[in-house]
Amino acid sequence: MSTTPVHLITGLLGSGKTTLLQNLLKQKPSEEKWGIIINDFGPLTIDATLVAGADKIVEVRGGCVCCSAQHGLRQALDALLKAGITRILVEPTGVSHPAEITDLFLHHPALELQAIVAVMTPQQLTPARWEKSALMRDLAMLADLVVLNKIDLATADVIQQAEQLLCQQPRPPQTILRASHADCQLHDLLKPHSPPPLLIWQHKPHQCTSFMPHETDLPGLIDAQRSESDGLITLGYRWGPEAVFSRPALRQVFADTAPHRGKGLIRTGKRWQSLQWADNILSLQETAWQRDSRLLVFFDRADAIEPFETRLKDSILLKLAQ
Ligand SMILES: Nc1nc2c(ncn2[C@@H]2O[C@H](COP(=O)(O)OP(=O)(O)OP(=O)(O)O)[C@@H](O)[C@H]2O)c(=O)[nH]1
Ligand SMILES: [Mg+2]
Repeated sequence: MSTTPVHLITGLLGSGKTTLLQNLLKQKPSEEKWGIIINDFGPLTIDATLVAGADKIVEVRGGCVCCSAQHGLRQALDALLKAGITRILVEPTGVSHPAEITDLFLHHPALELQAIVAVMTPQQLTPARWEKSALMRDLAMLADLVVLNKIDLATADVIQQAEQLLCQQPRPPQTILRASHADCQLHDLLKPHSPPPLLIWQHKPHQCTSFMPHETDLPGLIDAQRSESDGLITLGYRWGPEAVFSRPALRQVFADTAPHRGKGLIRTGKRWQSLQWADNILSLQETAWQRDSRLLVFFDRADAIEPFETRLKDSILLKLAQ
């Protein structure tokens, strides 16, 4: 029986997983049919709208593919295999634990797991965060290939320190690739995964709580939902098209309150923008028309939510829908 190669692109929140997918899709050989599985954490579709060029994209929502959305992942894999896809790329959420997903791929008779990729940044790979984050250590231990991304934002010392941390662990990655804007070559990923002889996971796989309604008085909201997992609080907001955001005010909101991570698709004036907040940088890029504005924000402290929402309120105008 022939098998379909599957690539697992792991990494912490905001490290550049979707950027890597976008770059790989530009290199897709014309004779191949690629299927992408994106597991955006939260009730909103964001990453899947940013990925172009795949033959099929399946979005798995309702939690992490490593726990509550495992069934959704199995269904997505089956749908892609039925559709005659010849290569599958999977982006789990930045809070997913990799071991559970790896087991699913290794035991699936129709799949051949390729080199597991962990996209990490030198800014994330500091000794303090390494010590604190069991998820970071597990991602590094399972990865065959670490894409050390965002080196454009790091000094030579910070990059070297990150590489040392990766090499000192019990199972160093076979390859570490320095990258800027995840500018990797497809052939770097075309190797089978080599399972470690024995892995002792330091991390108890989490169970992300399901999203619950979130009380807030932000204007124009369709809904707001909240979930908590591994010390991170995630808020997903959705507004109708009458909500219009001021770009300068939004920049101020994020600069002043600096949440852990944020991403969204929002209406500003007549245009729609893709919003990204990572590494204390806010970027807004024009994007296609959307049905509604969406924002997914991760906080590491509950008391950071109220100041964020208070400022966010001032960035929203309500206009007649156009
Ligand atoms: N300066 C710089 N920015 C980058 C680089 N790679 C990605 N980014 C930006 O970082 C932000 C997050 O990138 P994504 O690719 O969405 O990260 P992700 O890992 O998919 O994020 P989640 O899915 O939310 O975990 C975006 O604004 C990217 O444009 C890089 O090498 N350098
Ligand atoms: Mg992503």
